[in-house]
Amino acid sequence: MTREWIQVTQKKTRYMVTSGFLGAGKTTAMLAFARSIDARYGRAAILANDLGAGNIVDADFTAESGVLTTSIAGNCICYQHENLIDKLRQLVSRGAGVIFSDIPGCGIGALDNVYIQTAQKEGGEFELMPFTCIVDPLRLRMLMDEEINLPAELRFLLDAQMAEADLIVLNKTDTIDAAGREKCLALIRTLHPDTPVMCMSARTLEGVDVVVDYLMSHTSPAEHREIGYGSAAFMAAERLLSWYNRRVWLEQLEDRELDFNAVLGSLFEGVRDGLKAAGGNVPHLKMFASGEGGDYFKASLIGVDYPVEFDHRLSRGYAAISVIINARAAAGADTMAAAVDGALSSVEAQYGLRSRTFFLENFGMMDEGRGNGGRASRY
Ligand SMILES: Nc1nc2c(ncn2[C@@H]2O[C@H](COP(=O)(O)OP(=O)(O)OP(=O)(O)O)[C@@H](O)[C@H]2O)c(=O)[nH]1
Ligand SMILES: [Mg+2]
Repeated sequence: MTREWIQVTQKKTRYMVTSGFLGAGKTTAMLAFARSIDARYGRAAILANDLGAGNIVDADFTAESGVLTTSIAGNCICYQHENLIDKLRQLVSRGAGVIFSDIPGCGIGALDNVYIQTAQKEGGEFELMPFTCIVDPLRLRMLMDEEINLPAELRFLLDAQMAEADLIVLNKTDTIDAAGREKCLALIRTLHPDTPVMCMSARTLEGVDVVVDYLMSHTSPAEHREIGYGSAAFMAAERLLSWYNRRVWLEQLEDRELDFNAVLGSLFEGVRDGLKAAGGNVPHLKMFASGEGGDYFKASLIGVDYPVEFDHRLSRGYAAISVIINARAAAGADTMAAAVDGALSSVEAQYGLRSRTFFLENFGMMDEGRGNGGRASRY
């Protein structure tokens, strides 16, 4: 299929929700999908969504990518239909023909709250692509009864995310061998025998074009599925998660240029140590820092037992830098905050830094009164 084909036959904007577990690779996958579409079909865009009010790593990271992007902060797109549609239309007016968005938090509920509502209320303005769940092989081990140091309650979310999807994409295939891939596929097919499954690596891009061709040639039936949204099991999982977003300015006291890749690496290790000592875990801890002229740092930790993944390193030293720290933790909000505070103090002492915090929010997923329904991010 070519760009011409799209121009001739595509009348509606195609829109897709990308779901999946914390750290499964939703943002990386959306970037890979968008680039594949930009290269082979037409203009794609990403709408990054998060529960926090601001200072979201994924929003800054996607904005840095060169792909057309915008964001909705403050709450899940499930609870702000009009705002979502406004944002989609804004992207269309900027040239987008295909739009991807993710859902934050527990990662379920968008089939009813986004797809079915959009189909019912928007008069067919958008063509809904297959509702796609991104799955990390590492997390699937939870459903193989292997111990991966996350609370058992979170298994419900992983399975419900797959149950809600029209398409399941086993991501990170670069991290497993052929036998591991077959084991994962066999499990997914046993649990969800009627759902198509595809494989790819959003990092190496293996399989991405094939998934994109599927997404561009199929649509979602947008029909309700019973997945236990709002059930006791859902609440039990949600209760265990907390969110932490902070923007901090790190300044070397003698104005000496530092390798902030090393500084932020130490910060990750300090948080890991603090959480381990407190018996908590963090399904996704991410940090982003912008340097000059497009230079940036981005890294992720998808659990205290794994190495830090440095997705992008700064190319030079700086005497000061502004860092965004986001954590989606399987720990109490206070425990998570204490781990970051402790790690920051250690890093300040180790590198001769002073830190100033310009933004901080920290809440349990079940905490009342934390959001404004996304109103502030409407335009
Ligand atoms: N090896 C490998 N790593 C990947 C792949 N896709 C994503 N990652 C890495 O996994 C980590 C998490 O990826 P994200 O795309 O941020 O995951 P996410 O699902 O958007 O995370 P949240 O939005 O926090 O839930 C990052 O370090 C990515 O670089 C992949 O295909 N292979
Ligand atoms: Mg993301």
